[in-house]
Amino acid sequence: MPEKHLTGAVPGLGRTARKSAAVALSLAALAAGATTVAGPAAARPRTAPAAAPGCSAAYTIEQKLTTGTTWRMCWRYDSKAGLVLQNVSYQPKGENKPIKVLNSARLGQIHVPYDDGKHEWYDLTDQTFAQDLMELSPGECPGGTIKTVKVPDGDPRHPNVKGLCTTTRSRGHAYRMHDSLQSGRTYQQQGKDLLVYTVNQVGWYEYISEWRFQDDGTIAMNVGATGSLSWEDYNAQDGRGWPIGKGARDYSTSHSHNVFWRLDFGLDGSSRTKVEQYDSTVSAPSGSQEGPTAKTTRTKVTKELAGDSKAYRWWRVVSATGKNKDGHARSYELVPGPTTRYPGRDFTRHDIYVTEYDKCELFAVKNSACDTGHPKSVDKWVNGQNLTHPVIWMNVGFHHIARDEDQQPMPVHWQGFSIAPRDVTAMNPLTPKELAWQNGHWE
Ligand SMILES: [Cu+2]
Repeated sequence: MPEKHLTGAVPGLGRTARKSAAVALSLAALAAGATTVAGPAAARPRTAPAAAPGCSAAYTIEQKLTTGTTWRMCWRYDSKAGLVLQNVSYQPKGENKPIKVLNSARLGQIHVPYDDGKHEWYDLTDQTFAQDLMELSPGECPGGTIKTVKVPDGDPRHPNVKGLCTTTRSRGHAYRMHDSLQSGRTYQQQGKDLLVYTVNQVGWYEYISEWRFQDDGTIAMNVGATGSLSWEDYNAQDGRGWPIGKGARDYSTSHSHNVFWRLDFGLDGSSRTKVEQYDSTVSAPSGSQEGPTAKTTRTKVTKELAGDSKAYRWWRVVSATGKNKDGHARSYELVPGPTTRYPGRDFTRHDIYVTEYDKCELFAVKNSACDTGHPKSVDKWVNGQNLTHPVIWMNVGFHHIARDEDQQPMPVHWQGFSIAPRDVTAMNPLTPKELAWQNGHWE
């Protein structure tokens, strides 16, 4: 995103100056051949949760929701990706131990090309997304805890930022059922979520990176763009913008936000997950058939994939080892969100990429951790390798044509997707005990 000028700065120098400083500060990290990580600066508080596997208590997020579901994970803060969640596990009330879901979950890039072809930003890797972690006030983490993050390569005067919120929220009905057959009772439950988020500033924009862990096992990841429109780009005179001030003078240049997420599944503790694609074909009635029919087919994704969402298509990641109490293989379904696929670059041409794990492949594009000969972007990593440890890359695009309401401040615009449990538990993980026998053909 375009750089926000510091007060009194010379227009046009802001971005350059700040970017150069960031590059200098990053050199040590790059020389070490790895992105640096850091965690909380504060000493372990007395009330710290027990440590999750793989991290100390200070790096642990553990939340038992009032509906009985516990989420556990480790967190760290990467010098480019910002918040990284690791070793994420889910334990609904009926399970006696945590069920591991993800080895790691992180942003994989935010690519922002402008419609006039004059700007193309890579906000995670080329801007100071991670360094510009915003301090949160208690009011924007209602009922929650704001953790202190030691920001790698950050402003040495303010290395510690109170910038990681963990809190809980109600999401409305988890279910509702009126049992007219037997008890006459109405069963209903209000769903509860754990939310984990940071706000990172990039130029005029602020991105809210939100991870939502629901009590029903769903994980939703979304990026919300807010802050301000870039006023340096109120200059579209070529029909590639929208007038946002009085009359028709200030045209804000249209642009896209293409956000990538990288998910490394570790279902039931194993990285050797299987990926499946399902497609259904619906046919009009023929012959003696009374109604239209639908046929669903499964395709095993055994080699790396560049895939596209479409109606009647979905994917799931299946556990290699774990089964639920009904004997069904545990899996997580990938649930795409609304997207505008950007055809301008090879790496944005597909909605999903499934690549064989390679520890240097951390950003969908502008990935500096690999050797120089390594292919440069996620689309090129899809080259026919067999999948033994699949990594999921989701690409969600938004074409931002500004509107008058975008100032001021700009209302949050969300983009993202979710992953939902499919056969992780044998029944609804929130089933009340009175209904626990109603599994299968129970009548
Ligand atoms: Cu925008």
